[in-house]
Amino acid sequence: MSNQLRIGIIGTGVMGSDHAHNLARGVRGASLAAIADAAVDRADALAAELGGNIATYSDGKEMIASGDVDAVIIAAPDPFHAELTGACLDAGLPVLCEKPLAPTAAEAVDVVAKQEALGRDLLTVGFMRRFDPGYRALKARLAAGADGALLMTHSVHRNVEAYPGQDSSATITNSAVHEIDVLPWLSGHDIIEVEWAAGRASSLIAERHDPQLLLMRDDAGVLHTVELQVHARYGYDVRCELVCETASVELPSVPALVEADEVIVSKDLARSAAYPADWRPRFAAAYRAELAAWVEASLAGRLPEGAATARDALRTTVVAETLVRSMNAGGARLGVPSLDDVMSGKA
Ligand code: ISE
Repeated sequence: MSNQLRIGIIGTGVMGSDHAHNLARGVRGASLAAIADAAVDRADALAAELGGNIATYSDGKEMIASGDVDAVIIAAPDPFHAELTGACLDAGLPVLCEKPLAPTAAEAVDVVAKQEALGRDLLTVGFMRRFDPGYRALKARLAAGADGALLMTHSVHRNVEAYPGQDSSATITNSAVHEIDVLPWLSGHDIIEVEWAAGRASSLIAERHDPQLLLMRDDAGVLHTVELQVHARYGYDVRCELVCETASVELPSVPALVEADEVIVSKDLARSAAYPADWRPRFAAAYRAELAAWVEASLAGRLPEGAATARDALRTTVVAETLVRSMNAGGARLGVPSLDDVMSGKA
């Protein structure tokens, strides 16, 4: 591989175009060489908007096989992730697959098996919160140990508006997967037991139960609560509190900090706070850092340090799937199968 990585992006939705714009703004060692989307007019429009020499394809697999690209970002809809990732592995190309690796464990297992049979690591999964300065500061603080043991965590994850046409399980497999990934990454402990709960549902969204409450216990006994509200209307709001023996440690709770030119005004007995409309401004620094780390690592023939690997992503999908089973069983408390059992087909 040369010292310039020619990147192809599959999917021109919210994340595909966000990655494309980030590449077009400049990432050291990388150029955007191709864009694929089944709606090729959208790929053409994005390529024209960004300018330069960008090939377009209506078929992601054709782009993977074209020889035009050295590495691929997959930002197609979730059900296509596993198949397209498998095609990149078959072609020997480094791949950054947007989360989740797959909505179901069965699909994810096949990709992990393929990755492990290859003998070299090519797959990174885009759980970008691992690159967020706030979550990194939480992890560093926890590792320093000055606050005593971690006892509980409380997370909140709210979106302004639900994606249309998805059901309650997508709240878990598409949204909660971020917490399911990042909480074990923070604590260093696997989630071994889960329970789903819900109370009164919003009348503003018919197709899924909103909000939902997820309870997860890890192998150190730490209990994690995660509240998901995907149709919260007021703003994109992500919170995380670590309850330790001698301190509570939180992400900055006011996301106005995400835009450098925003301020919070306390005046006339009131306090203003601006919320982002979605995750792109909130996690802009994380997406840029993730992309830069992935490009640098791919050029060096390795995986980016600290990013989610194939096994990490499989574990997340297995926990998410167990939560969906709990939901379908009316909130049963369920053990999470081990990865070995999942990989060997025993679970
Ligand atoms: C979306 O797909 C994302 O990945 C966002 O980061 C997350 O906050 C949102 O809930 C998902 O729907």
